[in-house]
Amino acid sequence: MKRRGFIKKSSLLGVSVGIPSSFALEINEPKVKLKKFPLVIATWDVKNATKKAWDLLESGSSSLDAVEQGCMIEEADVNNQSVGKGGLPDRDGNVTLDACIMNSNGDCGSVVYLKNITHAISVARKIMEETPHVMLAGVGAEKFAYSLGYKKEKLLTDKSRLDWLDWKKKSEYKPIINIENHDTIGMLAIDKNGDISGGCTTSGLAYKMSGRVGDSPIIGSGLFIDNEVGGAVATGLGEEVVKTVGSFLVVELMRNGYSPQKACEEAIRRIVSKKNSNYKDFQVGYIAINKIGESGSYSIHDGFSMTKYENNLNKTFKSNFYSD
Ligand code: SD4
Repeated sequence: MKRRGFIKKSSLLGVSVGIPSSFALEINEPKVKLKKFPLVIATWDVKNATKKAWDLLESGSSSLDAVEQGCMIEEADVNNQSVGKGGLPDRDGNVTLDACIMNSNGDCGSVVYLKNITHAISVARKIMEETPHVMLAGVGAEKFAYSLGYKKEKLLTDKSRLDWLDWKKKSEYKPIINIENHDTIGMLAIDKNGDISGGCTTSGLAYKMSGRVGDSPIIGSGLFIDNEVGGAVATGLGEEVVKTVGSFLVVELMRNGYSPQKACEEAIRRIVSKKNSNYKDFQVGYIAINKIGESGSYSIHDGFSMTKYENNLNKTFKSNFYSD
């Protein structure tokens, strides 16, 4: 029996399957609560990206096309120094990109430590669609991109190179609390059919160790979609997200009846309540949507925001947070 049918049957029969009946009812009685689709949300103040996604969704495109092309806006923006072209390099001066994408069928593609190609999100999509694999890394991923016709590009801009040279003078590596408005982009969209997809793309932590990979290309950590339940995406210090498999956790909490907001809050609580957590020194933020179009966001510290485009309105909201 298909999962949806099973949930529906179980709720009708009042059978306990570990899913609170209130939630089962919500997803089975959409007329009561269904919001108007489409809908797109993204981490940080990225209105150009959500506008691109919204325009596609409005014209009937899939949520997958919307998140890919929405993320591409930030990848191409050289002023965004944490995504794609213009991203800050690792401590050796190399810009290396991580990205992943996930569709409503639960398929996913991911690219890790990609050099010389701006649109990591598109390479991730091609890995999902055109290879038998989920993840490609480094030289192999780059070779695959060239085989698709991508051209080698210089990702290190003068500004990012000068910032890196400046950093090298002190050369002190420590994670900084990330409160700027422009950052790793994670995007979640619901299309007119009610299908959910998500994408996430980043140049990772500035001045990271060479070879370091964060949460953003790790399915379940940086991003997770379950089309029956919802989706979540993370930003901030990836190591802390990976340790709690954060995005999967948020989606599973929603499966168990949490609202997107409460699920994000609980996932942050898991990080800060760890024994010896030094959460005062780093930032993590989550955004989430559920199947009926509710959304939420939460971070450890002040400064995080979420952009939402729905009902023809493109707005950035300040996120609630755990601690100063
Ligand atoms: C990483 N999570 O590589 C990414 C970076 C990020 O806000 O999201 N910064 O750890």
